[in-house]
Amino acid sequence: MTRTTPPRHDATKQDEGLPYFDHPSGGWGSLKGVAKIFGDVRKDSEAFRILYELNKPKGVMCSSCAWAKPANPHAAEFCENGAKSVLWELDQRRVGADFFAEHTVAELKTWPDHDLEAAGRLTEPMRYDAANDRYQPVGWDEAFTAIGAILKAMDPKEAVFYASGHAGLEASYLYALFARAMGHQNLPQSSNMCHETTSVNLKSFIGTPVGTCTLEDFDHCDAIFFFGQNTGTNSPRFLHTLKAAVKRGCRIVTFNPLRERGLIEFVDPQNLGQMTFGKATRISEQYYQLRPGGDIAVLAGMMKCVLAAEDAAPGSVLDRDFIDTHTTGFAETESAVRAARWEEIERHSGLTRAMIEEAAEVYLSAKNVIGIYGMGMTQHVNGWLNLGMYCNLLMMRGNIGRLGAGISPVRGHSNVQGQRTVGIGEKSAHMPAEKLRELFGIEAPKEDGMNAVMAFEALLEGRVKALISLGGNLVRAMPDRERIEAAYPQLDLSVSIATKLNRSHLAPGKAAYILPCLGRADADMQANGRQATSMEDTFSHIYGSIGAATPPSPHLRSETAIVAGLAKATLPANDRLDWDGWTADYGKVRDLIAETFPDDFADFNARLHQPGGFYRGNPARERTWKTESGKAVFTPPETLSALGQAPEGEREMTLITLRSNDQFNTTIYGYSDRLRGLEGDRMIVLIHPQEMARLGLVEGAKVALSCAVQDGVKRRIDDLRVTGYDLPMGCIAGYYPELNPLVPLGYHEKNSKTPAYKGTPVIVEP
Ligand SMILES: Nc1nc2c(c(=O)[nH]1)N[C@H]1C(S)=C(S)[C@@H](COP(=O)(O)OP(=O)(O)OC[C@H]3O[C@@H](n4cnc5c(=O)[nH]c(N)nc54)[C@H](O)[C@@H]3O)O[C@H]1N2
Ligand SMILES: Nc1nc2c(c(=O)[nH]1)N[C@H]1C(S)=C(S)[C@@H](COP(=O)(O)OP(=O)(O)OC[C@H]3O[C@@H](n4cnc5c(=O)[nH]c(N)nc54)[C@H](O)[C@@H]3O)O[C@H]1N2
Ligand SMILES: [Mo]
Repeated sequence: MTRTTPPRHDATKQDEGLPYFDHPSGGWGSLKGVAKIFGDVRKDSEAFRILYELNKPKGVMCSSCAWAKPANPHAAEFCENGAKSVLWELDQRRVGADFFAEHTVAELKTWPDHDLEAAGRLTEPMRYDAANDRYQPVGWDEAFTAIGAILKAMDPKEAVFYASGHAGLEASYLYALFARAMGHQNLPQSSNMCHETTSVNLKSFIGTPVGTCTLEDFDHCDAIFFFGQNTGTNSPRFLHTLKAAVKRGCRIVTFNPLRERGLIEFVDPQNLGQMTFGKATRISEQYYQLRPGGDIAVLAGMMKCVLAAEDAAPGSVLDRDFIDTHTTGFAETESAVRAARWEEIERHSGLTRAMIEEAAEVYLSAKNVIGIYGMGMTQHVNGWLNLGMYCNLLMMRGNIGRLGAGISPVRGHSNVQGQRTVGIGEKSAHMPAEKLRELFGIEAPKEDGMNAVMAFEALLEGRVKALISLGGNLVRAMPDRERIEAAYPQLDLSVSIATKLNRSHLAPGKAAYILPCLGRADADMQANGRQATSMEDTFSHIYGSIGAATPPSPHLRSETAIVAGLAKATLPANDRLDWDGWTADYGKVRDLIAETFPDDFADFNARLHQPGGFYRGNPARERTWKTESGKAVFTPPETLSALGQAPEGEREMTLITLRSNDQFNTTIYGYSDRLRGLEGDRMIVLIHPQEMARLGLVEGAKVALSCAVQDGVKRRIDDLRVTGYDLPMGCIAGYYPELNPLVPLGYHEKNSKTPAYKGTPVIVEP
């Protein structure tokens, strides 16, 4: 590819005088990151062996992100964060009966999140005893029987079964089956806080709840756009793919309020030459720091440029064939975009028309374009329109359903997508009722259940009596932390299936259990020998994973065994629900998955360890549109801002909540945000130096933030430290989960209820 016009300015360069961090991602820093976590938790030959086998056929599939496991892996097919995640799980420290005897829950509540998990792996089932405010050991059978008795006695609709995107397809399928056999579909999942915007809205635009790309597309694309996805921190192995694409001449353009290092430059830690000479590969050729919530405006501007190019050379720019044959709504969308005014586009995006035109030039120069996105697009009130506009832009030139092109959300948890594929979800459509009848003689509930926001609204109103969590840490991950934490103890039953202790365990219900499970890297021995589990990546490829580490304690059970144990203790006897047989041999569960979802999982067991995974296909990739109209849908922009409430007045600003590269969601490995040059403290507020001066603040000053959404609830955090950072005007940033008490539960994406964690209006008070 060559440039058609010279750049008018260099958007990849930072304005002078702004505090920022100018080292590329990857490189020695990432190796030091791995070395540190080794030192913290474990360094022995077993840990090395597991890392070496990570993401390779018959090895352990990474427990960090959902990036693909390639058919031809690198010698070391893992990144800094994958290593951290796996080593954090292989922790040699232990949390058992002695630990809980020493510490009351009230005392543990004073510990930082990091210290709770750093105490080590949970080793035996525990039950909370309110009389002495401690968790005490309980036998597995006793725990199952007691939990089953409580669940049996309640209206099934008052139970909620949460899943945190991590457990394998086998445990997840049984969990979804258990809920429906019990009589409810209250199956919220971590994706409800994450890519639910994708699941709901992409389905209505192009008929698929997941992305249309596969790894192969990255060998054939001419341009890649990044909207609100932070590759260097959240899916670092993707950087290798990007490096190869750049080498081929692929052009990359990024829109992100922060200058995230991974999307600027990358030193490949597996490339001796790059490591020795510190030579970095430039990733984005253009990088634009738009305002949070400004993506709709940017996309409208780029669409205007495409229309202008078509006006100048009619018949040569738009893919008319595609538009006429495959889509509806183009005419209305075209007129709405033509009507959008550049002044408005500039105001909402914070970018100039010239910048947007320059980005559009890259789009127009490319035959095949991939559109990547992440939480910067989904976690907004108008996230639906972010995705609608992204699809619009791509579809104008037929960039969906063609090799080298497509729309590609980068999913979070390693099996978040797969859990949905095998039935975890609040709707009847997530698990076919006729199959449940045919295979098990079960009548599935007819009404939809609750997703995460609905379940927590119900919890706050006292309508939820039991909450079971298959992984996760909802007290920290959900919005409105304080209200939620206060509501937990009203539950009749809280059960957490977990590897490590976290804050949610410290808000026990009237009956409360922690059921410790094997991690993915642990060897999973059952009656029929060692078991494999399986998961689905962000490109809809499915892989087997075989744990190989010595489990931290002989008392641990697998997630599959725990779900089966709970189900057996709760449900009436049914010959066709073979919980023990399924626990003995997960292959039998995979057969059931294949029978329940034959289009996706035919020959599941035979294909389990296929290198690169097996592809379950995607209709939109084949230009089959499973929408209501049978066509892909253009969406007119009814607004140019993704924000639910734009900041007003002098002290109000839009808050972005961020992840560092030293955390995996609510798991805080350490206090270094190396890729942003921030160290040692997470209770900070990032703000542009000019905004700092305007508000009369100096570096290091203490501020309070309070939420500006008026819904009768006061939300405030004191004692945050201000630090100057290269951000657009009108916004501030800080860390997730520390700032979650500021985000209202009711402030979420319109159609899917994904919390608007990237666009909450807050007031900054000195
Ligand atoms: N190391 C590590 N890896 C992870 C995780 C982790 O916590 N740590 N979490 C995993 C999970 S569950 C998920 S879902 C993914 C999340 O991975 P991402 O989708 O990358 O999510 P975030 O890091 O929350 O935010 C992404 C980017 O959005 C930008 N942004 C904020 N607001 C806007 C906006 O309005 N517009 C645009 N264009 N950009 C915006 C932020 O600056 C940030 O760079 O990562 C997964 N991988
Ligand atoms: N403000 C703000 N809030 C957010 C976000 C944001 O960007 N900003 N992002 C949201 C997103 S994208 C997501 S996905 C959610 C994440 O929300 P969750 O998925 O609920 O949270 P995690 O932090 O991933 O869960 C961590 C816990 O999982 C348990 N665990 C770890 N490994 C295993 C395992 O192998 N098995 C089992 N059973 N348990 C295990 C451990 O006990 C650990 O403490 O948070 C959301 N919250
Ligand atoms: Mo996520």
